[in-house]
Amino acid sequence: MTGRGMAEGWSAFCRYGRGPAVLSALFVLAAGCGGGGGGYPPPGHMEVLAITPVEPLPPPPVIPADTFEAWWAGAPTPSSEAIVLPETGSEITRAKGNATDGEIAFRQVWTKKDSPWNPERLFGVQVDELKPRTQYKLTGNALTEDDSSATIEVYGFTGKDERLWQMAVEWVQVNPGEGWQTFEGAFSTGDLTTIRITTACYKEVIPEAPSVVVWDGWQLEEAGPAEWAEVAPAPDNLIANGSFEVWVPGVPAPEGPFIAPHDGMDHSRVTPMLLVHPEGKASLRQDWRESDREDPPTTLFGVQLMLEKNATYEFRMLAHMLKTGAVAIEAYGIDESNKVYTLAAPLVDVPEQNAWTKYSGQFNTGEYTKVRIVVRGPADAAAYPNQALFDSWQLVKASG
Ligand SMILES: [Ca+2]
Ligand SMILES: [Ca+2]
Repeated sequence: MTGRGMAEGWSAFCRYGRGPAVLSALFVLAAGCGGGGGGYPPPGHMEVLAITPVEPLPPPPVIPADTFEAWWAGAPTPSSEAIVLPETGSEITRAKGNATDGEIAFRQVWTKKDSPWNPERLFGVQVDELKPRTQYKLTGNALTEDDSSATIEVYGFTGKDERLWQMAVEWVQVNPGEGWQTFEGAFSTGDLTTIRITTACYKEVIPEAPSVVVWDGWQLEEAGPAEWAEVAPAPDNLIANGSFEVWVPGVPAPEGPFIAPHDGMDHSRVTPMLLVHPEGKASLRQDWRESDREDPPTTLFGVQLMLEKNATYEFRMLAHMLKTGAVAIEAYGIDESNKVYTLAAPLVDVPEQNAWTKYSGQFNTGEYTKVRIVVRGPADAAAYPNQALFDSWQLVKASG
């Protein structure tokens, strides 16, 4: 935390340290004689004359480096350990004289667009020690030059590999506009307590016409208990939350019947993807580090459901492969002793490097009621690492 940050923290304590809303009441304890004469209550009685509500005080700001004032001329960043410099795409510089809070703002110049696949390489402000399962509000000021624009996102750490991994629940777009504009977004921490607020430019940029945004006055405030998305279930769909809208940050799989890839294998991971989503506000992103081609079906990412015996079901989904190498969806039946039997493999073949496409395939449950539908990565060993996006998983009974 910067010297200024500490000073602000201290004054914040002084300003906000009085606790929650209070009602100040003016009581009169009547004393002496007079038997209630002269408008006063009788002796020994107390009467409320006036109640003045006091507005609840806002919680103190928790973001470090919020106004970027502690940025000395010649230094590469504001004087804070919380700043993470961009590795590609953009550079940040100190901007003096045109700020909304104090004198110093920071100017970010993109000569190349950023990749949404590497949030670790974006400019960021890291914030530690947030409360889990709590809603936070992020506000700030942005000044766009020409038709520049930027995207603000919030990522979290799960702790594993020190990678930015789980995305929080909202992102904010700053569009070209006149003068300083304010931005605002909210997110829930889920099970995470360390987050990074990042800035990115995802639209095409040419070096001769860079995208420029000046930032100042960032503020992160606690805004109450966590709020989650509510999504109406698709009719007849047996996969709850099949659109991947509800996903507590820090939890390895979306809400519903989903099972994360087995940790012991560590061949792939799944995370929510908020920037690219054909249905609702989120899709599911799967990243393969290594091939899972030989892995047992029960260690792969997928859903597990209880279905009817000897019935035919149709699985439907939207998928988008981002690299070379095709993935397969497979269906398995699981018996009472947890032995796994192939119902359909592949159930669906997803070709490599496609756009968002609808796929479907049917399988019969035979003698099984416990069914697992899983995703298996590309067969070609040279296709790793790899990435795919999924949305709108549906399972409906076709016949039987
Ligand atoms: Ca400032
Ligand atoms: Ca969705």
